[in-house]
Amino acid sequence: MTSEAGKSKFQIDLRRHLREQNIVDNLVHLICEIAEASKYVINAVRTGDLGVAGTSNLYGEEQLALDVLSDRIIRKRLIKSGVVCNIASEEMDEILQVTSDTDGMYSVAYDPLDGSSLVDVNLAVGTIVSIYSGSDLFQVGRKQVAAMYILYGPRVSLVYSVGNGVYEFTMNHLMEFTLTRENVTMKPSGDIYAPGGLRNKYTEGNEKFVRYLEAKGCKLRYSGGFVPDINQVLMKGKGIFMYPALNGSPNGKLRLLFELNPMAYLIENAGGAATNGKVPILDIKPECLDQRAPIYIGCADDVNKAMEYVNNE
Ligand code: FDP
Repeated sequence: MTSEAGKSKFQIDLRRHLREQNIVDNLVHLICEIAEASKYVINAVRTGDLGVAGTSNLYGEEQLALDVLSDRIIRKRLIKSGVVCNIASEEMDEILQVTSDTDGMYSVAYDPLDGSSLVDVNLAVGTIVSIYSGSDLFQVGRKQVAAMYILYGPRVSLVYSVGNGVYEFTMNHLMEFTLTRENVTMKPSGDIYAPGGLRNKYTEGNEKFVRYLEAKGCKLRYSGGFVPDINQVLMKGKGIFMYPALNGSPNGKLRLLFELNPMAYLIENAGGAATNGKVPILDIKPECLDQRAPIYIGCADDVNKAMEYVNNE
């Protein structure tokens, strides 16, 4: 199998690929169920009303905002999967217990439609998913047994890892996910930077780090959507995304359970790094569902450089 899209004679679909990776049946089933759910999410994103909650459709029924609808689509699928015991969603205030039976079961934290404010200007958005074995969702991110995202862009792609390489699948004309890249790998350093947050709220160390990147000739490539911005860094294998501590927001904006842990798991599995400026994201013990942290994520050398700057301000 070549790693270049479109060059293989036979398409390998997601389920077949997962089976060939010797992943346990329940996890294969879970990943495939999430992939199925994403087909309904992309359908809603492409054809649904644009996020205006409280308005009604042709039949006088209330329309749901796309993030709420996406949440329901995924949650329903997880509940019906038969292999999930606990669910946490960025859209829910509390953990939902599906069953107290934890044997061979998984717990899932997900952000159903990250970047939903970008849908009405037709920019790319995505679903982010973090999977743990058993019922505990407050484990360090390093304990994830799988992480994945689905990117809804001009094409729909699904990127996952179970700790054994990072793989990309792309949705074909039959809405099947077929393998397009295997063993995605990050270079040690890169020339792309995606800086989140208002720059006039950056601390001195962060401002100096950005100036260092600019002096190095890095290109600014920031869409404002976490999934496409991370996907760019990961698939190009180079660059850094940051959403740092800001003056007035010492923990930045992005959430550990729903956004940072799954992305850190994928980037680390591709040979990159992710830190909050002091410790690896994957070593932070979560204390609450909506815990936030600053993040520097991407090529290992660039992430280390960021740490030097923010720790010497
Ligand atoms: P959004 O608020 O549009 O849903 O976590 C959500 C997120 O987007 C990320 O996708 C994105 O990286 C970040 O917030 C951008 O936030 P700001 O534009 O508020 O800086």
